[in-house]
Amino acid sequence: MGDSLIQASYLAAKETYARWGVDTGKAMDALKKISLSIQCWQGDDGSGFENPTGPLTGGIAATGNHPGKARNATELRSDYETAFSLIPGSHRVNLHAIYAETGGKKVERDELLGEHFEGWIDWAREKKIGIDFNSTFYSHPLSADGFSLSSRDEAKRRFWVRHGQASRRIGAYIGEKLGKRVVTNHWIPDGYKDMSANRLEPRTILLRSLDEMFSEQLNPLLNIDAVEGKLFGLGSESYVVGSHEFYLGYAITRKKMMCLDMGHFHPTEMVSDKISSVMLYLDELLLHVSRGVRWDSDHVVALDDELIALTKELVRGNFLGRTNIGLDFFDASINRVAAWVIGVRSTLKALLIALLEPTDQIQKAEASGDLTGRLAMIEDFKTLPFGAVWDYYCETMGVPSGNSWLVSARQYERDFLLKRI
Ligand code: RNT
Ligand code: ZN
Repeated sequence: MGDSLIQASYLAAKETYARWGVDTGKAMDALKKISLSIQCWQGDDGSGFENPTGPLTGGIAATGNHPGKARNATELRSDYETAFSLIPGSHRVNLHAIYAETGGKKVERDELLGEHFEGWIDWAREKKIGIDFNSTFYSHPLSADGFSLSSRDEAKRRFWVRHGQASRRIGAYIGEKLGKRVVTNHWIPDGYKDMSANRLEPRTILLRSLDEMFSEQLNPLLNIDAVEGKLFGLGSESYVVGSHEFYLGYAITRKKMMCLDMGHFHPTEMVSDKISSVMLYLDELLLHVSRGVRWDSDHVVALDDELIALTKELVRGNFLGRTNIGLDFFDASINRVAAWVIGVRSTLKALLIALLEPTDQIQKAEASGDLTGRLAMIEDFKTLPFGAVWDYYCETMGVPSGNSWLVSARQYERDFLLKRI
């Protein structure tokens, strides 16, 4: 608690919020309990360890060639540790199946086992953090034609069903080893670049494949599954098999978790508005907090209007306890560790802003028909001094406040990242 300016600013902010009936201490306590799932693929541009120099396929792309990308699990974990040291709170690691450590042996994706993630599990146990998991249906010869679970080729389809089954078991294995539930998310790249002549058949196949994939009952306290839809991808501009409607129907009828990615809708369509509908029908939600710029570009998350609208929705609707918040961005054009730190800190700031909102009063105004008061309060609350609370929070959590984390990120870059050639 070294910085007296931070102290003084915090005390003034605390008083300001108290006048609105908001307890800053309570807000910080609530923030402390939120554990974000931090995506491993920001650290290495989504390459994974299976074929690290191969192209990223499946309609997603990391652009940029900033030096220092992690080349193996040891480097990726070291980068994670640096990022974690600059982020307040205790967060989770989000892995993809292609981040298995197979000791140089080729293991096909349908043969992956929990033991191939032992390195991650040991590390997570030591750091006391949780892990989440993802099946990987892209960057593979058997989905090079743009189809995996919805393939009309039965051998390929079966391969991918087995991969999904293997991924779920890995999730449960990790969950058991760590004593912390794993959320295993499934996203497939399937679709067509150009006009499709049969939009129904691939969806019918996907439905069957998913049912096969999920037929094995796993302990929901160890592994729970989510499905992620999408509007379009690079090379699947005209038709995506796993669309939002497809998966919403699937999640509701099969009781799966729905994953909403902020980059997966029309640019004017907001995920923040979808949450309250989805929550009426599903127990839990998975979010992929991302930032699309003109397309599903997966830019580093920034503290923008939509991010704040999203976190406010979670707080206003009392959905935090039923929401799993994952991040999904990968920028290869800047320091990758700094990208993590910026994106995660922005997400936490947005959560803090939401937790500090005098929501009761706005909701009361709305319920009583005082729409003038509602708008006035929404606008006035935007300039409440949340930054002073954020800095104080960072200090009490033992991580740099303000912009001072950047010094450490740059030092790490000089000492380690730039030496990776
Ligand atoms: C792709 C999806 C998916 C991936 C990750 C790597 O559009 O958003 O979540 O980004 O699985
Ligand atoms: Zn996503």
